[in-house]
Amino acid sequence: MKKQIFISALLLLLTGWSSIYAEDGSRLWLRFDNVSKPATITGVKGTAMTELQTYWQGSPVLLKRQKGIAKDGYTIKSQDAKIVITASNDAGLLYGAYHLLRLQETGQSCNQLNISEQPVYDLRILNHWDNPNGTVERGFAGKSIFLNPDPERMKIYARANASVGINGTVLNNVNAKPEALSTESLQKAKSIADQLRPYGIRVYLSINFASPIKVGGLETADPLNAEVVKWWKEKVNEIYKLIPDFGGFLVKANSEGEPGPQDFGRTHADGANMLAGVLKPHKGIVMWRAFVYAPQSPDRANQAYLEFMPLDGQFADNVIIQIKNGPVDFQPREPYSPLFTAMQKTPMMVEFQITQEYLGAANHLVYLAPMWQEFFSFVKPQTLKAMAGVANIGDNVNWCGHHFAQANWYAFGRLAWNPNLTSEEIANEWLQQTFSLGSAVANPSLFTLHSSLLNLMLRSREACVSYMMPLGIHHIFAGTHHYGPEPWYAPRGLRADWTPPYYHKADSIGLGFDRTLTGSANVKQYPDDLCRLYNDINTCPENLLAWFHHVPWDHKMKSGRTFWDELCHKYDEGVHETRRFLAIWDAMQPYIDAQRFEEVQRKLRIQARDSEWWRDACLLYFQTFSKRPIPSDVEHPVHNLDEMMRFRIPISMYENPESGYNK
Ligand code: GCV
Repeated sequence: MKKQIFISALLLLLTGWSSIYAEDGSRLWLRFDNVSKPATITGVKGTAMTELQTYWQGSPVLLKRQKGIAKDGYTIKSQDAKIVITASNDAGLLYGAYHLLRLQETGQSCNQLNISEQPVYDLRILNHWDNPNGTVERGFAGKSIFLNPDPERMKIYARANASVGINGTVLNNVNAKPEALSTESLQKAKSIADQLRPYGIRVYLSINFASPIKVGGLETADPLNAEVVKWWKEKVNEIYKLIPDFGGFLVKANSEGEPGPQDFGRTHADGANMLAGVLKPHKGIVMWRAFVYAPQSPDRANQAYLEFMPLDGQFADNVIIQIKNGPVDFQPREPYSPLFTAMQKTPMMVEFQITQEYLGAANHLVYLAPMWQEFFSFVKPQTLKAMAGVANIGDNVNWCGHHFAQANWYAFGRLAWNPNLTSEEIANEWLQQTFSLGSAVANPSLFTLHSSLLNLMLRSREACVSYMMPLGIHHIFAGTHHYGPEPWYAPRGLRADWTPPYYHKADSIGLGFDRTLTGSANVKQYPDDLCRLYNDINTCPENLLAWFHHVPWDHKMKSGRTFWDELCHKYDEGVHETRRFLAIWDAMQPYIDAQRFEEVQRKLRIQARDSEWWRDACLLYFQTFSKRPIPSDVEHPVHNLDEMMRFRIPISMYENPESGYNK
């Protein structure tokens, strides 16, 4: 009997049923309960002190300012009976306070502390693709949180960001509407900035390069025109009057139809430097995106390099070139963008996509830290100035549409602080805090379950690559929504680089894009050793094979299988992984609160069904070119190609996560 009571008590503790909060994910990983008797917190007053007074359950803390510690860095030291957090600025103290709370929530000892931390990047920035009408481009978690900013939600947003070290946020879509700079919008930005400032977060805006025409009524937006420069100066002055610590501008120019300096015969450098000049007296910066590609380009992957390399060294010192991690567009797997190793004289920052535009939206559980770490295995963190992440945040109760998508927001922040953290460390921290498993890991049976959940997260990205586009295949998504497979999508008249056949090039010989020296020569944009490695079909890593080669169907793979057979196995393996994920989650049922358990379970079922959809659609379609049988030891498609080609997924299935595939 006693044992039963103990187990029930443990379960209550673990599942948070005793908590006064609904388990709807709205508290993110910040699940600390208010303390009934605040610990003694002395020293520097501010947000750090308030957070500790509200949530810290341990011994007295002294918050101390001290010069000489790196900006935003901190030390945490046990001294006699108290803990001393030291930093050179308020943000550092706040990050130190959150570090302490993280130790508390993950059940770690807070005795004998001797911690010293400093961020690798000064700028750790979220990019919201939010529109003035409240829609979010590629957002799968409802409307913009900035449409009618609710102060309570803003506070959770600010705390969540600060708890992982995020210190900047771009409030609006890079496809920027000119009205982003209207006086009304700026007033709104000011109000948001005021709410975020106590948490060390600065706001930035995306701008439309044609604003002088569209907002200012000028005849041109030529960056070398004196009237245009004057207009920007006045606009920037207006912004800084409202937001004295405004961060600066993010610019998408001459890309996908957005206006830019090339419309006036000027270069990216001319455009970026003009804006940098007007921001400079205010200490503002320009983040200028390198996401450019032209319809006539024979290889889109070559384009950014071709446009930006000739400008290397020509940018002002408060310009940072913001480059997507891969050369095409946030695919489940891409090689790194060669600009990162080629540009030597220009500050660069990486743009990751936290929102899962190409990774199953808010329906698929895909933990992205391993993908971002893969990038850092090629690009040395110290060669970059900053890190940006396209946010996956909306006004859904659980913020991100999928409870596990919160882990990607969390991981982005942690990696922007320290790109050398492992995916496992980060997932472990997040799981323990989010599902209150802090003390559970000490319990052997729960420890096993926790480990399998952790393992699920770590395998999830590779699983997604397998069931969507293994072996280097890429961009075979449905035309507009990018949710499901449509490798055949090629409406007459649509620009070729917006259709999957441009990328997969399937024919009777094989599959994949020839980017070798005799193909588009994209390999040449990489350093010599990588160029050689990628250029040779026998040395090219198999997970990028069809990225760099048009691979013959009978090409011998390391496994001894032909490329076609390997492709079939990979797709099938992806499907089996999603089923295993479901089984792992099902075993967690006794230990997870009912609401979150059921919501995640429903999504995992969608993911398992979608993975079959991907496998069947892709294998049946590619089979029309390979003319080879699907191997007997691979589960055969449960659908047929006609069915797959006719299938249209209702928008509600991926855009509004509240209405799942099963409903
Ligand atoms: C914001 C891709 C996306 C677009 C996005 C663009 C970009 O093309 O599909 O929605 O636009 O990238 O990053 O600018």
